[in-house]
Amino acid sequence: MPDTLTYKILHKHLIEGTLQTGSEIGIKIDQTLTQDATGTTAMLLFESMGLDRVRTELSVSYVDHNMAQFGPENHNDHLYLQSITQKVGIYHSRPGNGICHQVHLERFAKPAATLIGSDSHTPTAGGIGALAMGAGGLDVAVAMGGGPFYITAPKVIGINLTGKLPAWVSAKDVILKVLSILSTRGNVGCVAEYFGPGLQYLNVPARATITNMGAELGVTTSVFPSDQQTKAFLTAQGRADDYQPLAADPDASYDRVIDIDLTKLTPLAAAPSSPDNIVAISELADTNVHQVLIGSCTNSSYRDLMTVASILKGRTVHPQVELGIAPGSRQVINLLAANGALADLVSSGARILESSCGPCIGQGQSPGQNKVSLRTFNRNFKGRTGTPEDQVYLVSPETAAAAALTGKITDPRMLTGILNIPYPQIEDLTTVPIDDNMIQTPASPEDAPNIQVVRAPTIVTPPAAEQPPVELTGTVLLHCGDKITTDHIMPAGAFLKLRSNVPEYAKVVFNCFNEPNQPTFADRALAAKAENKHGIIVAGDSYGQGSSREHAALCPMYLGIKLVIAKTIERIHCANLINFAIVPAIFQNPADYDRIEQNDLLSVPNFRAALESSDTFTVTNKTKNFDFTCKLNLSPRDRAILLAAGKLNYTKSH
Ligand code: MIC
Ligand code: SF4
Repeated sequence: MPDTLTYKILHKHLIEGTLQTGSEIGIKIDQTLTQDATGTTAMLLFESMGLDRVRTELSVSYVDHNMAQFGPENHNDHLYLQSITQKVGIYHSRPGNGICHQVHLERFAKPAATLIGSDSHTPTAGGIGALAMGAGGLDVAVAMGGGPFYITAPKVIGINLTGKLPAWVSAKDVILKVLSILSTRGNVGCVAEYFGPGLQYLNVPARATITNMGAELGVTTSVFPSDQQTKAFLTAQGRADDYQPLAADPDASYDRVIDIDLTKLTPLAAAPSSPDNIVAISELADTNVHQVLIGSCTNSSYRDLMTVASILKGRTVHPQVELGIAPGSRQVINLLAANGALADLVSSGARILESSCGPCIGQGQSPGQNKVSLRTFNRNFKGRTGTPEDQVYLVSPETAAAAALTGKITDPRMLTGILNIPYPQIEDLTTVPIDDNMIQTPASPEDAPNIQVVRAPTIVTPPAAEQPPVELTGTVLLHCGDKITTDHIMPAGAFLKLRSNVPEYAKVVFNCFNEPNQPTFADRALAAKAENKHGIIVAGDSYGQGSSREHAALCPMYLGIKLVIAKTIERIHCANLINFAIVPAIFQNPADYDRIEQNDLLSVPNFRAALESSDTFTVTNKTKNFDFTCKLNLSPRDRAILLAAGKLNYTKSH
């Protein structure tokens, strides 16, 4: 049977199950990546599994998120990661070396390989033809130990690209177009696979921008074929040996095909405050802009920053605008420094930020209240910047640079007319100077026992999960709406440094819903727990969108949450809930959602029995005196994990 590219890679990595759309499969993972904000927990969990060495072909740890170092926590985490990785056989990219996805693309990602990462933008490596997926830290820890990774054999959405992008329109506009078609909801269990004659004009960094922000679709991953563009990129990185051609069979059939004529695309933006709130730049023209930020794992490649530097060269940033630029990797900064583009950026008034996630995860550069911020990033969830009243538009580097000069949202195609700026055609480099001196090689198995792991007191072993109760009696601690992201559940920004201390971090669960001078969500949860009541969360559609942070399950677990009932739950978050023994349930009749309120007392007499063998269970709302039904979309393995009190216990016993 003719295969899609996705299924070709899956076939080669299948360990358990049958490759039939919708059924659970276990696949072999070749590579893993972790970053510091999720990686510290992932490493602690790996240690709890009692293994002394990773069993993947390659595992890499990156430090790129927690870089601000207010207080000792971040540095303590860095030192722990540097030492534990050396001991257990993991390469370690030190702070300053760049953003995990950009560096992984440059130095490690390979066509046809499987990769999982404890970060939702791991699909960036799909730009090079890897099947790369985001996962919770515990799933990554299990894969590092050689265990399979479980997914639903996906539906494949084919995205047929024809034509060639016009001047001033770039990869970001392609993925924004895809988001306008598919939105951020309803794509769970799908892979977006790109094909068509338009591919030949998209280089690997452009493809990686598209697969990176594919995470916002909620798909399992996005993937491009491996072709002459891939070969050229790998050759420039001194990795020609990693190249292999890879494409879908010519007559492969897709579950759905979307046609996009690149020639017809125009500059787009994701308006506040969702990545799928897509508007044409021309419709936003003349909106005042106060901040422009360029970088993140979406748009910080050599090509992107060279484009920006060429636009800004010899000009000055508009007096009303603050411009910040965070190059994606040390390789990119070095290239810009060597060819003079860095000086052009500095001379224009750009503030050069270090090569890290920085403002993308609310580590600085919070905008003023209601001030428009244009960012080349991938997420504009409300408040993610650190300013609750933020107004973030996600745009291409071309559009960002245009606004930096004019102080208004400006269609970059106008730049030639109004400022006499020709479209910068950036040629791909055929070779780049390679310098991996900031990537620490792990100690040999012989030397590993001598490595001392540095463990500061701010690093606290994550609490253990408990078995689901036989009978559940619990309080609805929160009744929240649609599209609740993991940023709502577990804020990052100023609280990011608490990642390696669950009891402390748990204090800010659902912080955005806390009212001044009222008990917080955590206070209410702990009070219910003290009265022997279980905690329940009720939510609308797409609960747990966004990041892979397992703290969005781990911290609620610590607060006594046993059950989430939602209209739908996103893939990575759903797996994280199961991993920490919180039961993810779905309303059989979505209208029941409206009949429940915060503080209602719910009861499920045969809770544990349902987990053992039933696809549904009945909940009694004791406060409002009615019954409703919930569905359990669980595989046999999911059930076993829940009943074993979470994945760590399950894995230890297997
Ligand atoms: C994000 O973009 O939200 C993050 C920060 O990279 C997260 C990971 C985390 O919360 O540490 C992600 O996307 O998975
Ligand atoms: Fe870092 Fe932002 Fe990319 Fe997440 S989305 S990995 S915070 S740059």
